[in-house]
Amino acid sequence: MRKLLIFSLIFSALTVNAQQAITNIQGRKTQSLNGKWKYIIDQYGTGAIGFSPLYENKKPVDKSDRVEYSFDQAQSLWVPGSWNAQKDELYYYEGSIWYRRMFDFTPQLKNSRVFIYVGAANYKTDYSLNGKKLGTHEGGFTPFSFEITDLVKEKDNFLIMGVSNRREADYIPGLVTDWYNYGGITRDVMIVEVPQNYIDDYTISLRKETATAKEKVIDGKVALTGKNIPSEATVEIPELGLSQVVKIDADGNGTFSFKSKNVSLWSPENPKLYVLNIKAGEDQLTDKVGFRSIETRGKQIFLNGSPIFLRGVCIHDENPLRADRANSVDDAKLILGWAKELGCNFARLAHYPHQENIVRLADEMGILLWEELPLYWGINWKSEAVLENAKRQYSEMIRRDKNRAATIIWSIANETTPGDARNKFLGSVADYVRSQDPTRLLSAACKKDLAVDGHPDNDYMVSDPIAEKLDIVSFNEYIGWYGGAPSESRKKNFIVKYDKPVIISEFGGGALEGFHADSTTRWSEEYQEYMYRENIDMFVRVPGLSGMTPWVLADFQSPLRQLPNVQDGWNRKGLVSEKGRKKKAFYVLQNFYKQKAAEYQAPKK
Ligand code: GCB
Repeated sequence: MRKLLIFSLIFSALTVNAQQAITNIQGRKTQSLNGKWKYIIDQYGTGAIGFSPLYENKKPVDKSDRVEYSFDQAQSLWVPGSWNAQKDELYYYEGSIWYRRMFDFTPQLKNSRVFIYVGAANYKTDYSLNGKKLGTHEGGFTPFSFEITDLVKEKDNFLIMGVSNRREADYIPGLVTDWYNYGGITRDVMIVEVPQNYIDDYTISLRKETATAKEKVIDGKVALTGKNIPSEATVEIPELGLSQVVKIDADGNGTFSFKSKNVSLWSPENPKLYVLNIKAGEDQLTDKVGFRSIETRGKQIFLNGSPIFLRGVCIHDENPLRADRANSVDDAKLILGWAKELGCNFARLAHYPHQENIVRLADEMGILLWEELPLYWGINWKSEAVLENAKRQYSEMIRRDKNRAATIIWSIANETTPGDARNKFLGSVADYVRSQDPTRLLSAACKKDLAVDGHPDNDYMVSDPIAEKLDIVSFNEYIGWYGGAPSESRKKNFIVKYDKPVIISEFGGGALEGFHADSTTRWSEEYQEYMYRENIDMFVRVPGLSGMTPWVLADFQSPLRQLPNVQDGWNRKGLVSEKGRKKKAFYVLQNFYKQKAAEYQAPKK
């Protein structure tokens, strides 16, 4: 027994982290594995080792055989979906659950390579096929893949995934967050087939210097992988009449550039997407991409060469009506529909990578996006392993979303306190993200300080040293909710140390939808409404104000929020309730955004 345990421990230490997800999953031939999966609770987290290695899917060979579990007789959970939302007894569960999915497989392509694609599983996943352990993935919000070509059979395959949503100090996020720790396989799972040599990755974007020129330049890269990589790939944008044969080097990489006088630039007013085809050997992929530029000059943000004000709102990746993680196009439509009604041209996808459906829908609807990783509150800044984990999760998010015109900002952190270890860690993340994607802007939701050195008492200073490395200075500010009355806002001024544009990345306060009182009564819609008015009046005085994303679009579940009859497990700072009803403050923001939209002309095409 001890020997077995030691062997298992060595074995599990040898398993590698999952590989990067197959790119553009929506453009691939896939077979869905969504649906009912059998599950076994593994509260002590021993399913990969010890006397019940659940990934083996054992069954007694005869009547005297001892096997102390059975997937066959177990209950089912629906994938995608958190376990918390599906079973009352799992609502508060934090630990491991082992999922099993049986499937038959008929290849659709000749001589293909076969992968499993997982949209996301929170937080750590051990995966195996037909009893063979294949690896582990860490990170609850980014996709991953693993190859099963040599293991998959025509009949009776068993895919087993042990998912743990245990919280640990060395994870990203750390131990405490103000959102619900939904566990399980929260996004789609699919089988993907690709040819032996296939398109592993590609990047395409408008060269920003040409945004205002008659003739635009579109630059791109293609990366192929396999044992016999073709020496050429073809890239086409049929609607623009563009086609190019790209030379591929021995490592599988090639670059291309197109010139065109006919490009209609992507913007919130004109979310124009073009079909993109890439072919290489037996592989071919189709995507829909938009072309736009984004840059800053002094204290302003420019989209396609014109100044823009980002009329935004913060969003959690949750459908409040179902009280679960969002995981479908319908969920994305509900959420972005509210944002559009509010008058938004921008949304902050807080505080972790959201489902890909919402990013793609934003591309179609013309909503600009800020995306971020859960480098939030208590992160272990001193650990090299945590830094590596952050970079890996970042690379997974960038790989998935880098061809979306909607995404304009990568944010590297939320409300973290400056200090040597933190500054070094985030500095390294900022350099890394920029090296992976030099075309987008960097920001972080920082905190303000009281201004000292001769400034009046009512002045605040935004001087977080990490902002040196960022393009946009953003900060969260809750005057009127966490400090002072809403009317305090009138006295406050902000001094921003940097000559950069500013986004107010959060402000807001709670209201119980349907509770009406005067504007000094906490939790009333009137309090929240008044606070929005006062806060907006204060923030328009911030030098360089280029956008805002109030906290938050809709009420969301959080274990930190337990005030009976008011919160009942929900953070009530939503402008829309968990029933989908709008609160009074919704209309204050909507009016402000109407004014802002009128002030700023539509960016030039
Ligand atoms: C914050 C956090 C956000 C919280 C919010 C609140 O500063 O960034 O995650 O939910 O405040 O409601 O207090």
